[in-house]
Amino acid sequence: MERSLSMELVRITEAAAIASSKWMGRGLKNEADDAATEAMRTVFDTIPMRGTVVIGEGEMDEAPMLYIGEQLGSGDGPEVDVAVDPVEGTNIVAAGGWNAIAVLAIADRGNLLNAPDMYMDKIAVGPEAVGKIDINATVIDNLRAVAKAKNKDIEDVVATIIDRPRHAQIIKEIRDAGARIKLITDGDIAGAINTAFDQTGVDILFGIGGAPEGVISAVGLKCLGGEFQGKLVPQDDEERQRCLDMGLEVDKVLMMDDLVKGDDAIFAATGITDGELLRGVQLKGSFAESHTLVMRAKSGTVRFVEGRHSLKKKPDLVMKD
Ligand code: VTB
Repeated sequence: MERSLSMELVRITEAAAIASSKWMGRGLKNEADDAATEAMRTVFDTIPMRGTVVIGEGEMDEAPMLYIGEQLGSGDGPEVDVAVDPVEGTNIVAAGGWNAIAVLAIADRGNLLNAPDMYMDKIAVGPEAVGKIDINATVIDNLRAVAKAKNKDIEDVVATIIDRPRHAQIIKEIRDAGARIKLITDGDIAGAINTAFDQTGVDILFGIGGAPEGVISAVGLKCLGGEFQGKLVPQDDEERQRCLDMGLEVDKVLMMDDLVKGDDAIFAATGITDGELLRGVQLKGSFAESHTLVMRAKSGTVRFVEGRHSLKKKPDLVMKD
């Protein structure tokens, strides 16, 4: 993959975030998602790559663009797998809440797991706790392992988890263990990435979210030298069959290398609304400000990019020439 693709990807998530931010707090999650998807799709056409969407907005018959199998890019350049989530946290944008991001990941062709659209149980940590967690171990054992790896007491450990009834038991176990919790309304990609950054105050992510987002989270943590493990959680026989058709045993622990193969991948995320790690888009009349995290697994480079975009010169967020 070309190193320069990193900066190109920033342009894509910036455009998606700015487009979506115009819908912040307006209670219209589909409009927020459509605006980001369209902006993302438009900028993709200008990028020198031959991309195939492996994680996108849905199957070809359900999504008008960024559907699974769609070819992206200007038609020359490296062949890559593309995973997109134009708005990770549509409810967050609709409510003007925390931590909505426009996010995408790419890897060499064939290297991203084509995760089915179903639930995945997840656990994620930053670099200090690599090799110490196990999704099949108890919650308290994982919390103890993270506390030890980070040289702190279990009371100082902060777990993050999406606030859902299905997580009542895990939340109880975390509390019984004496650890603290940051409940999030949505957006477990940001939750997973946050575990690798000290300033977020989050040490470990637990809980069930979407499998496609698990693959994107795994790319992010691979770039950061952290760890992500997932297990598909089919909800019915049809989903169970889909796992088998993909050659995935349902109880198999998907390690980071199963989710994203090889040592190279690029991850980019731009804040739509404010979060612990990324500021949201600021609309200032004639210009917009953006805040983006972009990183590459092969080099381990992590960059934060602040953008200032002229809405006069680039009203559609993309220069056509
Ligand atoms: C959401 C969303 C997550 O999974 O929770 C979703 O916020 C699935 O959970 O970020 P629900 O069906 O309970 O809403 C994610 O999209 C991704 O993992």
